[in-house]
Amino acid sequence: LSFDPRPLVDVAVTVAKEAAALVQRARHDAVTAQVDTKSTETDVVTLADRASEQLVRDRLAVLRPGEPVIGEEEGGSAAVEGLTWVVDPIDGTVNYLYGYPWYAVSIAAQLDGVSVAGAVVEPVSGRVWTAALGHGSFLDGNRLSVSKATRLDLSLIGYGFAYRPERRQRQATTWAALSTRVRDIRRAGAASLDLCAVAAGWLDGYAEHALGRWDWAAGALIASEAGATVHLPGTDPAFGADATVAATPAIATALRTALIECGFANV
Ligand code: LIP
Repeated sequence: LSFDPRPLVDVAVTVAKEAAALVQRARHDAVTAQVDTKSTETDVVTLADRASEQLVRDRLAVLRPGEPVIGEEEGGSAAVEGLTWVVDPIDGTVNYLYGYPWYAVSIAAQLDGVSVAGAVVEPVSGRVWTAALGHGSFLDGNRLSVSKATRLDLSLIGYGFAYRPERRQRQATTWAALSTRVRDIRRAGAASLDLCAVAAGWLDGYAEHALGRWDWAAGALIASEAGATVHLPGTDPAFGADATVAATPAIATALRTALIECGFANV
């Protein structure tokens, strides 16, 4: 990089903390009411998703005028040239709706579609996950590094499901096959945080299809800066067209082989 991306992390943290505070207030004010559905009846959007995205857009317009913003609720998902902000105003909306605390505000800065800075802020715990390209990743200021796992059969793997039933059925087939080859599998419900969990060694690996750019933009950088081997959607045809996979390096090849043998590429 021809510039230091760390000031972009500071912007992302500032704005994500403000959005996280709004998101948490909204739960107490009971304005979490579901306002709409997206791909299916179970894929929800709440008033808080929309208010959070509006806050992020307004604040970025002041702090970083003129820079485009891609957000989950207001659209745009393709990579944009130049510096672009990629925002998930609530990642883990279903968890949020239920008060299951694994949800977050995710903000990343991408240069020509590549993440250079990111922040993931958890409203419930207040945890702040950050990374800048080439400068490592941090949880509340403490440097992160991936787990020391070396055996896939003793690894804890994060996973996710799309909302559409047909695709979910195929993903569940892979899940069932994989479950006999690893220690256990977690489906915690927020992709950005699942990637952060790989960064912290809370998971040894993670795999999911069909994420939006906003789901992985910050978390994938946080995982890779902590030492994870990360495959972004479209980068490994053996995983299928739209898979995101992250793993501690010593198990990455074994996880890849197992996923392929379990039919992951065809889901
Ligand atoms: C959700 C995730 C979840 C994933 C869903 C969805 P949202 O994000 O992070 O883990 O499996 O497909 O994308 O919609 O709550 O921001």
